[in-house]
Amino acid sequence: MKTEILKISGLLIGLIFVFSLFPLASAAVVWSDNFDDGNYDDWNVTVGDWRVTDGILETYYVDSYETGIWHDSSQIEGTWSFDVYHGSSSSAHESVCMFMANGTDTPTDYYGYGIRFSVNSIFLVKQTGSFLSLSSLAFVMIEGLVTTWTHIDVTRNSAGEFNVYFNATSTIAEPDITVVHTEYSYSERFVVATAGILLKLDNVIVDDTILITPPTTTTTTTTNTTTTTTNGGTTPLPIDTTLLIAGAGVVGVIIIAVVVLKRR
Ligand SMILES: [Ca+2]
Ligand SMILES: [Ca+2]
Repeated sequence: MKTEILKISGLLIGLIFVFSLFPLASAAVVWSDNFDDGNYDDWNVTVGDWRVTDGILETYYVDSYETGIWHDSSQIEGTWSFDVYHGSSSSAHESVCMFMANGTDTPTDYYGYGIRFSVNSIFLVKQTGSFLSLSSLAFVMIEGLVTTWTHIDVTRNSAGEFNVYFNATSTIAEPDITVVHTEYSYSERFVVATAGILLKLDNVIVDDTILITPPTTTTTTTTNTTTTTTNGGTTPLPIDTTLLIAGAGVVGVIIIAVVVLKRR
């Protein structure tokens, strides 16, 4: 009986240890949607026609030139990642993904920050109300934006520094846009809006951690005054650390269980 109590107590302590670590793993992603369940149940349409086809959210034309849709999102620091596809070569198309947006009494008007796409440019914008009231904070010209998928990563830290990456494949990618802007530090929604173009959206992930760290450039001066520049920024994704810790927890349980069993 005493052995059984010891055994159960040992396992319980081990399990408590492991489960105390898992909030670290699950707290990172605040919300996400890859539409692979075939619906957009957590989204709210403000204008136009939307549907999910083959695990992708897309607009389709019925009679509305404009489309708009939003998801609850209050994150103001961390990483916003998503894939967008623009399916038209119209020279007048506009679309915007507002990753930090505050609603107004007018359903299509927002205040906040977003990524705006035109035919050959991607902008980090500040929106002040109307869809047409966009101020460019920075932009880059980009080739082949239409009829191809573009992966966007936006990071924002507590000082209001935005880093925007297009088609980044590495955790130490050079940001395409770096801007510090602190006018808005509040968010209610993640909004996608278009005018005159068919848009597809997939793999939206909002994480409370900055997952992409720009390379840090350090200058080292040696005794003969030669200056060398090295790239750092090898910080691994937090999930790696968390998994290691969780793994250590599992090992802890096994060790405790072995010790308990040996004491029988
Ligand atoms: Ca869904
Ligand atoms: Ca998908």
